[in-house]
Amino acid sequence: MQYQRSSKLFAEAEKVIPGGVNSPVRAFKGVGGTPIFVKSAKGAYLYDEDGNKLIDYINSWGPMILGHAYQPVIDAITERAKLGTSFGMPTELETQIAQLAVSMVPNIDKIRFVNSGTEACMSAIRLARGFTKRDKIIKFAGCYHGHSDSFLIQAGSGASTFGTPNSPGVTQGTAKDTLLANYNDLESVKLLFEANKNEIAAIIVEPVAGNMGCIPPLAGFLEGLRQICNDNQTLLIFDEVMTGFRLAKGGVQELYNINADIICFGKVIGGGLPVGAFAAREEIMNYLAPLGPVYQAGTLSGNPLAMAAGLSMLQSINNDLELFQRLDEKTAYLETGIKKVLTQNGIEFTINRVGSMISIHFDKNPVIDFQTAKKGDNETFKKFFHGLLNEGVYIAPSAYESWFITDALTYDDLDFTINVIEKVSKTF
Ligand code: HOZ
Repeated sequence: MQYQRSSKLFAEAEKVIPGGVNSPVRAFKGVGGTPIFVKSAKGAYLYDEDGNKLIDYINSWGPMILGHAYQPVIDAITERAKLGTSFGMPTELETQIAQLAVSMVPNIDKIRFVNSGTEACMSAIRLARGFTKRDKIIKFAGCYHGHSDSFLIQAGSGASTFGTPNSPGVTQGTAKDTLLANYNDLESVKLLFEANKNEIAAIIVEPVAGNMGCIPPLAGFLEGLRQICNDNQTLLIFDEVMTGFRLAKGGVQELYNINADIICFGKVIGGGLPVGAFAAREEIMNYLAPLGPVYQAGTLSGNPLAMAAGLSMLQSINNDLELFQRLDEKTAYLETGIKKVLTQNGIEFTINRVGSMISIHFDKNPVIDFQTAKKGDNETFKKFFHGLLNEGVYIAPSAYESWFITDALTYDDLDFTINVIEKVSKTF
């Protein structure tokens, strides 16, 4: 495939945008080469500026669970835009999407809408700190909760791709209140509680990790966190920015039957527009301004276009009783096919999958945390990425990202992808 126009557009972008991109992982630094510039997308496919068609396994990093340019969402945005695009005043739409979200997700009474997953997680820990009157939080190495200061400590996603899991610019004062534990390791959490008695406001966790590749929680891990939080009057925050409305209607709380205290959302909840949200039971949410003392605000929060897109997306998901089963079956089919061809070609690998989140790690040992995720062979990943791209299959340009499967994929698309992987893996 030719990518001349994309390369030219990237060179122009680099002159006026740092690194040519508005979010670092897109720059292809983790895999080399220059990023693909998208012209349009429909269903499971991207169409780039050079006229190439690509099967998309990123789907805007998660939101396009029903496919690109999904007609009900496009119609909702179009109709709503005719009525005005931003008021900074309440609209009925905000209540409608809040009612629907609260009815779909277990264990929440109220939800507040913001503009991104970063904002949701940032606001959630402020709320947790205000509610508990404690300062410290625990996060897990390799988990990524957006780019606000408290979280850029051993962070996954782009921070790991670029080898800067601890970002300059985060002050020591902020960093000292973020305690670091190991994913799937309850002992590391217990030690932090022993050393910081009555000081920990919250544990924040990706209940299925997606920013060091996909890493499922080991049996008992989430239950153990719940118990530790109960024992210490600490709040458990599930960052469901990736998993919310993707792994089940009610997200990981429903999938594993565990209640968190605060849930953060992004991606699917916005139907492809910039939306984040955080939710909890009433007692906690009433701590937010204007009812309570914890301040949080935003001119574009609850924006009518974003709410219309999100509402339409959640309605479609809520009304489709077989969606999550179909997604699981399609992703399992892909997993089985990939395992078969990589094994035949003598490649050492591990595949992790939960529902429609999946990732391939080029290491034969189990990948259960940040340490084991870092052992993957990045040179093989680079060959894999470019081999697939050359054949019209687009995966995340970093070994630290999950793939997000869309319902728009057909079994022909999956067979095509498996055949491409067979061909490409012969050349390693
Ligand atoms: N932080 C996102 C992946 N975990 C990347 C977002 C983007 O580059 O658009």
